[in-house]
Amino acid sequence: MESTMVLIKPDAVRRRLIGRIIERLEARGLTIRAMKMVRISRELAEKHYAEHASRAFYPKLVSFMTSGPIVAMAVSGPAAVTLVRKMIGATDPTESEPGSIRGEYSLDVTENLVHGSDSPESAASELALWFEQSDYVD
Ligand code: D4T
Repeated sequence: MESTMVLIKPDAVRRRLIGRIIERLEARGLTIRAMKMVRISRELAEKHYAEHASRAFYPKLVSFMTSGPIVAMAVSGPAAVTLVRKMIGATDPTESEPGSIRGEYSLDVTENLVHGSDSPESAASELALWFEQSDYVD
């Protein structure tokens, strides 16, 4: 069993898509192990996206991620990292497949509704940033 970090981003919360996104994850058979709704600090947004600190879009990304509440989740299941990334869809809106969350509900590269960890290693470090281990480990 693998765990991954999922964030329902501020645009999805504003657009009242929380329920639809969680419904898809659960319908697929994934388990929500921990969940909280939070308005995050600039510091946490910067740490979460630290790998992109040198990119031109980073300031806009950090402002967006701090623009409203986020729903943070630890999600587990077999190959959860890969499964969730496929369910979310590609970052580039012209590449996100119809049927994926982004492919159904987003046109924008920044306001793209959901984050999912891109590897088991990222999942472990992101989960440690957002949750206590006792929140999501039996
Ligand atoms: P996250 O990390 O949010 O799940 O998104 P992705 O894994 O799909 O995309 P990413 O790591 O390449 O980018 C992180 C984050 O930055 C935003 N972004 C990205 C942006 O605002 N402008 C851009 O040009 C790119 C490439 C979107 C997601």
